[in-house]
Amino acid sequence: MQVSFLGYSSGLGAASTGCGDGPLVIKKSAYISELINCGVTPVWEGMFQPDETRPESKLAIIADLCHQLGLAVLPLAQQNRFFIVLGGDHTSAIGTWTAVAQAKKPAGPIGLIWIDAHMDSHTPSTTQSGNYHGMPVATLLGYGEANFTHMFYAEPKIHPKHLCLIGVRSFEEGEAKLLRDLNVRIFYMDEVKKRGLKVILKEAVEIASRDTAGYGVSLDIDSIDPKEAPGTGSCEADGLSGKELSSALTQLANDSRLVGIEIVEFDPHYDQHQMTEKLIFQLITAITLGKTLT
Ligand SMILES: [Mn+2]
Repeated sequence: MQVSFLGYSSGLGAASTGCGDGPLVIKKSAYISELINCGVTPVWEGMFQPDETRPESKLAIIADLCHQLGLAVLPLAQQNRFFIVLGGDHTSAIGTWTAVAQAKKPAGPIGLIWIDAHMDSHTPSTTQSGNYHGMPVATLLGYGEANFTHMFYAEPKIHPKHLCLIGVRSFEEGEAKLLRDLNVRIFYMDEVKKRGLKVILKEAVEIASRDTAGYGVSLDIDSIDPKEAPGTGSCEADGLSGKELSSALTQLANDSRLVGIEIVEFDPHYDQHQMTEKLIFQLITAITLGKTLT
């Protein structure tokens, strides 16, 4: 099976910019040949890198890069060709899901499952760090910088009732208030531990697929426990088990409503013994083939 891969090779939206090298490392990884042996052949549709020599603001450069990514995702989503976006910092989500929303607009709204240690729901008025990778969820809901929220078209790209977050364990009040006011379902880490990821992901799919024309998954590597996935810039202890996550994701493998997936914030500079790199390939195999590998 051929699968479209897109690299978002930028860490401009993060405090720690090394994740910009994430997709470059994945593209030349030794695990690519194992993936091909398992039956998945990556077809690279683009590797998007920012031009940091440009005189524009960081905001303008990121918005332009997201737009480029979006233009590449758009035809794939229109033709129902499953894709995998590899980051890069989580601002990629602005380009990816804006394009999917645009592609599916004639058929209906889209749903999104956001797996992350954080809420990524800040706006410029609530953020303390000013980092744009803390804002993509708010952006997709229609809040924040117009450079982001007006991409492709001015309206919000996701309705709060079609969105849910899984694995959250670190957040600030401003972003939590936004999601609370909008009634977004959040499966905090406590609930995941209590009920198990398999059951939670099933409920998440119900939320994201009910009355939608398809849904996506945006997976931040920092959702996983740093003991298993140290290769990311914003580690938070007590995360998801990589094995449980791979196993849970197998239930999405043959779901035709799943438009694509994004795996972001992999920073090879923090990785240890290629643990995180290998885990990313396990996650890809789980979601494309429905198989967990050891
Ligand atoms: Mn994130």
